Order: sequence, then C-alpha cells, then structure tokens
Amino acid sequence: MTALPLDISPAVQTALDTGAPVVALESTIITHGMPWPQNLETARAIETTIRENGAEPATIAVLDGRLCIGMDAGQLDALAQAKQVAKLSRADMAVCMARGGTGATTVAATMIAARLAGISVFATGGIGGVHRGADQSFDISADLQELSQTPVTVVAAGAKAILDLPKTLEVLETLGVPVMAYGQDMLPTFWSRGATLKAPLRVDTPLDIAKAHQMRRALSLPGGQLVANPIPRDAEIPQSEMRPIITRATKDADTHGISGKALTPYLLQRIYELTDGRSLDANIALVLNNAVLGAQSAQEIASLR
Ligand code: PSU
Ligand code: MN
Repeated sequence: MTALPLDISPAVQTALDTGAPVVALESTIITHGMPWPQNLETARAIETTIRENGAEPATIAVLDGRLCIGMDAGQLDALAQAKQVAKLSRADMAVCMARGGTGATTVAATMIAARLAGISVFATGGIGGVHRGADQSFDISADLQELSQTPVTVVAAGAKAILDLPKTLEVLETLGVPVMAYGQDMLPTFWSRGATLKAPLRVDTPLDIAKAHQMRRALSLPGGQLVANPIPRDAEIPQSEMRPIITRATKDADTHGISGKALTPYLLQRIYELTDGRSLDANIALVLNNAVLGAQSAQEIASLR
C-alpha cells in the first residue's frame, strides 16, 4: 500500500484531536485568484479572522508531493510568490503528489483533503460552475461534482457571476447539492449580493447550517452543502455595473482562445483590470466575510457533536 504523504500542522492536529472547530481554506485563490502581494495579505487576514472567530484555520496545498493541511508562515509566503504553480482538482491531485510536485488546491481538491483530515467546514470566495457557452465548450467545473460526493460544508459568496448561473443551479440540483442563501432569499453572485435569481434554499443562522450538515450525516448522504453568503453591502459592486465588464472579459477570453483550467484565472485577472482593481477589493471583503461565517458554523458543528 502506498502511504499517504500527509502533513497536518501541529495547531490543526491539536484542534482535530480535541474536537475544536477547524475551517479548511483553499490555495488556488492565493496562486491563481489574486495578484501578489494582496494574495499573501489576504491569505494571512483570512487565517487571523478565523482565529478571532474561535476556529483554527487549515490552509491546504500540495508542497513537494506532500498534502499539507495547515501551513506555516514560510510555506504560505513561498506559495504566494511561486510562479507556474499547478492548479489541482480531483483529476490531477494524485499525479502531482506521485511526482513530488507542488500545486494549489481548488475547491474540489480542498474538499477531498478536508474530508481526509476530518474537517467539516471550508470557507472560500466562489466555487467553479457551468461556464457561459458550456453548451459548446462542455466546461463545467469539477467543483460541482465534488459537492455531490464529499461531505464538507462550503461557505462561498455564491457562484461567480462570470458563470452561467441558472445552468449552475440546475446542475447542482441534479447532483443533489443543497444551495442555501444565507440571510436572504436571492442567490448572491460573488461581487454582488444578487437580485435576479432566487436561491433554492435559505438559512439564517450558523446553527441552521450546522444542523443541516449533521442531518445529512444522519441520512448517510455522501455530498456536501453550499452556503451562499452575500458580500457585505458596503463592498458590493452592483450587478448592473458588473454585467458589461463580465461580457467584455468573456469576449476577450474568446478572442485569445483561453479555455480549460486557464479560463477562471484569466477572467478574474481581466475583470480586475477592467474595474481598476475594485473587483479585488470586493473579493477580499467577501472572503473575509465567509471566513467569519465558516468559523461560526464550524463552532456550531463542534458543539452539536
Ligand atoms: N474563486 C475565486 N478565485 C479563484 C477560484 C474561485 O475568487 O481562484 C478558484 C477556486 O479554486 C475554484 C476554481 O475551485 O477557481 C474553479 O476553477 P475551474 O472553473 O477551472 O473549475
Ligand atoms: Mn473548467
């Protein structure tokens, strides 16, 4: 049997051993989602926010072939500055590790790692979904499938408005993934609080989230649940303002023949340019907001056990 090259940091291990709340964090947002140095500043701020809210952060990445759950300051710094880091999803995680490679984990890969370590909650910015033009490109993120089979509660600001959101909701419904808006009826759309699509479900407290998580376990349902937490009001970029920018960025991607794994990072970078950096400020605000709700939900799950 091949032993799993797994490094759980001492702080995360202690929290897991004592049943204390832990929140998993992805690393693709650091390597592919935000520019240097805001990526490192944000990664650190997310960890601090989670600690301030009573949980232990566990940032996850593959470093030199080892699956790291909880990273020290040096590791985080190196990852944030690294260039050409692989973006790992379910399909490529094992190959990267077998070769001794380094890679950042997407939502799908982070969920796989969180489940392995016994972590119930994962906070991030946005999940992948059905891309616009998917009827031609077939580009549907592996994140959706992962949500249907790996029992982790994912707190995100909805699905990014660069996606085809109605199709994303349809696929999640087909896969049996609960999509619950937090504290409102409408589906948040990442940079905006959301006004056009109704969310399938609604929850209003971290305890509601925890109870639903535990009930899925009791039912022996394999998948996770998606909590769509709206961006704070003062950080929102209204949908009307984002719409033409997203259309433009999508066109530019098409013109340059960008597809596959490169598409989401390209669109985020292009939207950053087209908004003069405002999309990044919004992104940072919503991730920190998700870190708070993730920590609160992890606490409630821990106290229900
Ligand atoms: N949300 C962000 N920035 C990101 C991502 C999400 O604000 O970089 C990443 C996540 O890691 C997510 C991935 O899992 O994009 C989806 O990529 P794809 O569409 O190629 O599946
Ligand atoms: Mn894709």
